Amino acid sequence: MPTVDAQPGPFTFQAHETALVVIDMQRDFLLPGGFGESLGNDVAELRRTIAPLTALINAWRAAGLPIIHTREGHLPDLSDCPPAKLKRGPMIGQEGTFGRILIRGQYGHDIIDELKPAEGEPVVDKPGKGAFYATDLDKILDNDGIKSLVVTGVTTEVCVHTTVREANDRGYECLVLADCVGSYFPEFQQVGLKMIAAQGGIFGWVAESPALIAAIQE
Ligand code: C5J
Repeated sequence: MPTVDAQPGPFTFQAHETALVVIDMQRDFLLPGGFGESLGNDVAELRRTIAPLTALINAWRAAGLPIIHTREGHLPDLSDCPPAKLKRGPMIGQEGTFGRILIRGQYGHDIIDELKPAEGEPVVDKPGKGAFYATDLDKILDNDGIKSLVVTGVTTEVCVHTTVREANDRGYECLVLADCVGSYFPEFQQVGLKMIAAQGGIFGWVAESPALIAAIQE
C-alpha cells in the first residue's frame, strides 16, 4: 500500500479507494482584481498553490484515480443563501469584476483556467463552506467505494477545514497537502495545518504533494 511521510505519522492508503478533492479554486477567490482581492486580501497567498496542484492533478489523472472539484456559490435568486450568511457577506450576488459574486453560472464563480476539470470529473456546487453540506458528495464517494480523501484547495481555515471536519466525522481518512492549500492569512495557514494533525491526527494528516506524487508513482 502507498505510504506518505506525514504529520503526525505515516499516511497509508489504498490508491483506488482514495479521491483527490480540489476545493473552490475559483476565479472569485484567486484572480487578481476579483472578489477576494476586493476584500483587501493578497491573492498571491492562494495562487502559490496553483503550480503544485497542477503537478498533483496531472499525476493523479495519469494514475487513473478519481478527482472531485468543488465550487462555493449560490443560485441567481440567492434562495439557497441563508440570510445570516448574506448579512456577513453582503457582496454575495452583487456585480463584481467577473460577474455577480459567488453566483453559479458567472465567470468569477467558475474554476480557474489552469485547473479546469477534465471531462467526467464531478464538480460539486456547494452553498456552504463544507463540501458535504447540501450536496451529493457523500453519495458520489460512497458509489465509488472511496474511504480516504486527499484534500486541497482554498481557503485552508474555511472551506478546506470545514470539509475535512465533515469528512472526518463521516469516517473518511483525510490527508491535507500543505503546499496545495492556501489561506489569505499566513498565520491561519500555519495554525490551520497544525490543528489537523494535532492530538495524534484529530482531523487527519498533513504532508507535502511531492511525497504523495512519489507514492502513487512507485
Ligand atoms: C471562503 C472558501 N473563504 N472557499 N470560502 O469564504 O474558503
